[in-house]
Amino acid sequence: MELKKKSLVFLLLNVLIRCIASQNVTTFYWVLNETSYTRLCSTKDILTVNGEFPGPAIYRHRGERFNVNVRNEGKYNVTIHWHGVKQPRNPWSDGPNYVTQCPIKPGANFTYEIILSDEEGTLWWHAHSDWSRATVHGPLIILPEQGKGYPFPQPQNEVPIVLASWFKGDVMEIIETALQNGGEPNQSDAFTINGQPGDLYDCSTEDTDAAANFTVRLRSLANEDYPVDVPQTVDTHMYITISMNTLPCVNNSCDGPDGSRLASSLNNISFVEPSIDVLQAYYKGINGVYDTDFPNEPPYYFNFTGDDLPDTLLTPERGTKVKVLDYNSNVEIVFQGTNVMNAAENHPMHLHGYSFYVVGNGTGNFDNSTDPTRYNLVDPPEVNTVGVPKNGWVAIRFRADNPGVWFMHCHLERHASWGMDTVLIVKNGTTSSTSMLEPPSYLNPC
Ligand SMILES: [Cu+2]
Repeated sequence: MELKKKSLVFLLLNVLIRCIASQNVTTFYWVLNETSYTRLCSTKDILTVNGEFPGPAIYRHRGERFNVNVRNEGKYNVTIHWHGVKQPRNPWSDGPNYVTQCPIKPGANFTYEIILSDEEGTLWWHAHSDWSRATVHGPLIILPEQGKGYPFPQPQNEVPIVLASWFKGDVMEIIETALQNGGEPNQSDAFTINGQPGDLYDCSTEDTDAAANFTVRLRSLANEDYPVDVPQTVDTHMYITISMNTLPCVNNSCDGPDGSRLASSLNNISFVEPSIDVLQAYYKGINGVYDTDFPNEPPYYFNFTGDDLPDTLLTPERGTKVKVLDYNSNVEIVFQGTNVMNAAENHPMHLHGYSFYVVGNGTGNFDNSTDPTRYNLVDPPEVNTVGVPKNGWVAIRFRADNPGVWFMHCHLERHASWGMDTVLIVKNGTTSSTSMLEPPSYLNPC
């Protein structure tokens, strides 16, 4: 009886503490629903946040916490990701479906707890389930700490500009059909600026070279207020090839080349979404959901960026393979673009839970004896996404100081859907303050 009383008091105390803690935290209430929009002379229902396309802008200050309660009144499963927010020790609210959470089903809801740390500037949030990101996204603007200024003259005015694509068809149907038939999904019909169609032109005219030439010239401020902390030594080296592939299809009846099914891979592993999320399986020690043998290097070495590579390189292995990293280890990843299928292009690789330093890049195949001597370990740019140059490579470094389960993938939606993804599991440190937070009280079932 006494014990029961004690545990009841403890429970009440716990609830009280949580209530007090949550009183200071702003909660946004978002309803996801299908709303009718007219663009390019045709009207259709699109999934929106509170009826808005693009979605609402969130303004916060550096270091704040906030909650977003997402109620799904749409017809598809959905999750939301806070792109570029590190979420220290808190993978539970990171968003990618089947990686850190089961999706929010129609009629269900989930409260994301967003923990800002040293992020400052304009990030964004977007859906992270199938292709709902096409219409469910918006800016996340992180102002300097209260009372502090920018590292540049205060602008007179600031206007968020959201660039996106408009599909005349239903985006979820487009990807579903493409994945079923194994072919290319329909291209978008227009680019949009703050939700309105801009110029109409073919996506293949995107000038990624100009973008790459611009971004390689970026540097960190590397001053007292904005210090850099680039790992000077490396504990774990990874060399990851990025390829377009094909998978065999029964009776060669798919829409890919020669009746195959289009696929893509990292180190020849085409990622397969598990049936429950990796985080839950990791936390609860559930076996059989993922394997920990994502390789540190590609299985075969060949002239990755050569023309007309042999067909034997076309077929990847399929699996839910993750890479496990020790807490606080220094990690270097060299992403190597390949020309398998003569399908080289610029892949924007995005890592959740971290920002990382881009210490080097180049064209052709990475040379591990000469290229590292030209790394910038003084003031490299710090980003959460990096474009791997077409038929080139890029080297990144970070300290694995954020324990959790973190998705790493190409940010081109169709490549991610085809398997150009993997997961980094960063182990807990030795203390509770260097370990993952406890899960929130409610987790959506798969
Ligand atoms: Cu890609």
